[in-house]
Amino acid sequence: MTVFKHFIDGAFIPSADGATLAVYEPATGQEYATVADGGKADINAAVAAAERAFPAWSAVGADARARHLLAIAAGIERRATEFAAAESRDTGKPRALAREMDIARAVANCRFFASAITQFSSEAHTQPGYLNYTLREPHGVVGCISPWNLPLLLFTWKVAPALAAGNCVVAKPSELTPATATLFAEVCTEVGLPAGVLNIVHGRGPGAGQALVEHSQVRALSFTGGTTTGEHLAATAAPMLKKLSLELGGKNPTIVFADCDFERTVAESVRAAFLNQGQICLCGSRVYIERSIYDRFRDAFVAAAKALTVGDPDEDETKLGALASHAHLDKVLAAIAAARGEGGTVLTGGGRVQFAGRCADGWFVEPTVIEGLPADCRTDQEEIFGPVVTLAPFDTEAEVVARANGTRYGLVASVWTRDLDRAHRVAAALEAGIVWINCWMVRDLRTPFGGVKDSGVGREGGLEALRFFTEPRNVCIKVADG
Ligand code: TXE
Repeated sequence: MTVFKHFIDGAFIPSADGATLAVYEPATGQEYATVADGGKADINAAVAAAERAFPAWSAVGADARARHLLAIAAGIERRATEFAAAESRDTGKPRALAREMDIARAVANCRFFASAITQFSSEAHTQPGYLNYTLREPHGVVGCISPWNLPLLLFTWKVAPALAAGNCVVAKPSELTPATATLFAEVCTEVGLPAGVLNIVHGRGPGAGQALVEHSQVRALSFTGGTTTGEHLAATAAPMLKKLSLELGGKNPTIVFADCDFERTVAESVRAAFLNQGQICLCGSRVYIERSIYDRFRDAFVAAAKALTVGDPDEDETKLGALASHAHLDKVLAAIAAARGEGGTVLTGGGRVQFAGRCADGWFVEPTVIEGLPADCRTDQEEIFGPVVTLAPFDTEAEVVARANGTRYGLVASVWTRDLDRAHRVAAALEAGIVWINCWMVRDLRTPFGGVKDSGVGREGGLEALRFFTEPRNVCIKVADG
């Protein structure tokens, strides 16, 4: 059986106390590996290694760090098939999706920040008799905590800018999906990343995760995960005055006006609802449709959802794979039951999918479309994070904006209309960190990424990430008259 170990000071090692956890393949429901279950001693060792590596890594210069990241990107690309298979096995997502989205983006993240750091600059300000300039220096040791839905994509989205900026990293991937972070560590070894620059401690949130957050030498923490975990993390880190970036949950609206490009909007709003089994914080899980096209749009949406093939992630035709864990399967099924209890009508889906053969015990849920819920329903308030979407009609622009904004979350929104004035107006009125007009999940890595309200604190992406992972220090010089 495969064993995933910590990567500390350049070596693959078990937990100090020997603890391990089982790792399951969601498509089969079977244990296929074990992972080291880290704790305080492992975090302490990883932080100590990072501290030792920091002086040399921060001094080596942006060009050299960029070259390391480019070599890592090439190393992942060389082993892309292996990475995609590992990501698919660990998460339950279709292998083709893992290859096209997760692994391709992980490569792009490393390349992007390799390039971005060479373009990163700071400000200078002059006033009569004085010159101010700003130094942008790495923090030292930083922590990166990532979730299970897009394991390598989100791991590299944090680790690449942190390393590019000259920090040394202790990363804690999700205990559910340790595989690709471990392969990433192998690539780091292959390309000669100095020992201690990147350390990976596996294990549970309350164990390894909590120890990382509490460690006094970890000056900044970048976290992506659930809002409740984010709140807990902030409560621990705030009294220690750590710098925090939190990318949390979403309950994102898709707003469809009658003048939209009908076919494209149906196709893209279905994709937005169900990509990665609905387990992306950017998924559009509440679709509001202008009443004049409601019936036609609903029927087309349901037909497209029914046409999505749920199946073995290894098969090429599979569009939806399994959910990430048994606990998550139970959570999603309970949310569907709750929606029924609130008066919702399930138009398609609504249950677990059972297969014969290899995937007989897999954690599959049908793409589920629900309508007829009251405006103040819990189903439209709480993140389900599965293949479950609600449809509702609206009459006016003001009404739909109010409904779209009526949750604690504010991550993203998508708006479908050909009316340019309305597109700008609605985009400005929506409480969301990102608004997509006539598209969804188009990611230019230079743009600021993050949410408002309970969807998070801070921004990632582009120079925002490099700013987060550096400390600005101002130097003021008296320039004497000649
Ligand atoms: O994630 P957690 P969970 C949402 C989604 C999901 C819900 C719960 O709605 O159903 O969150 O998911 C680590 N100190 N999202 O509970 O716990 C944990 O080990 C330090 C949205 O599985 O947030 C993992 O590495 N770390 C989301 C990481 O936090 C801790 C992606 C994320 O896990 C910790 C995933 C602690 N005390 C879930 N407790 C998104 N925004 O994309 C846990 N962790």
